[in-house]
Amino acid sequence: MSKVVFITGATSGFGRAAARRFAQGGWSLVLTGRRTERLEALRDELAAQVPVHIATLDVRDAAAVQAAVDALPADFRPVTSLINNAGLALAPVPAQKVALQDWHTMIDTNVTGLVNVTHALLPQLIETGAGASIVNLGSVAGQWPYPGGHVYGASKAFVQQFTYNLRCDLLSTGVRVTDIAPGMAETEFTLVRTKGDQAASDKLYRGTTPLSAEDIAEQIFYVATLPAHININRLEIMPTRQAWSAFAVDRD
Ligand code: NDP
Ligand code: 8X3
Repeated sequence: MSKVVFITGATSGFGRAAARRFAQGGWSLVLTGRRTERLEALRDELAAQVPVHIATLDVRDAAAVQAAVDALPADFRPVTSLINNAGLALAPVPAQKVALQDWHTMIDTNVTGLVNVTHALLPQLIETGAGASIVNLGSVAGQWPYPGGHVYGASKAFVQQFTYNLRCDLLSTGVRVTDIAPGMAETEFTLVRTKGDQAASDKLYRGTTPLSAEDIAEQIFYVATLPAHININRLEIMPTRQAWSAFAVDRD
């Protein structure tokens, strides 16, 4: 029987690239996101290769998440791997200048959304047992602070600790859990973070070599297809041309 991957945020960036990578590997795909037309386009692209089920889904809506999981066709259950990828950063400005709603949107998506989907799929993942996996998209921002990171980084720190705590509770189930923590990767991420400022997005990636969506998709696929007895707890990945910087000091 074909393995089934359930991907959140499959309409762009890492999620879309992961859909293509798992299709190459012969997995059945459950593709979700809010933009239906993009899901339909991806289904049309990949349906000749593998079975594809799409569901328009806002991960912030717990009832809608549960309904989408309950409505999975028989051929797409139990799910083998959950890729908790939907997420976003907003407001790359100092905390004291951020609109409260932007903080709520990040928490609702990156934290509440991620736990909504995890909770709904845990029974199926446990049913799958050995070889099942949850791959959570964290970030270097979850471990390393930087100006303008405020709630985004904090939400990704949640992702890391939730990953580790899930490992403890799922120990005897065979279900693996991984936090993949990428650094700078060129997707629509910065366009979203700047609320549509294409010039700012282009500027961030210009003159360097960021990670690509395909680079991260390859790591997601790698983690999910390791032998069943291997669990990668956390995988932090930066472009070679990115590193940490010195502490900032306030001076008179
Ligand atoms: P993109 O903006 O390209 O993709 C984000 C995806 O998340 C989209 O498919 C979007 O779909 C989906 N999404 C956002 N909000 C919701 C929601 N409420 N419900 C359902 N889906 C949602 O960004 P990336 O591919 O770069 O980001 C993917 C993940 O990787 C995120 O969690 C991000 O924080 C993380 N990450 C990104 C890095 C980067 O530098 N790019 C580095 C480290 C981590 P739609 O709008 O159709 O709903
Ligand atoms: C996104 C990567 O460096 O903007 O998670 O925090 S970074």
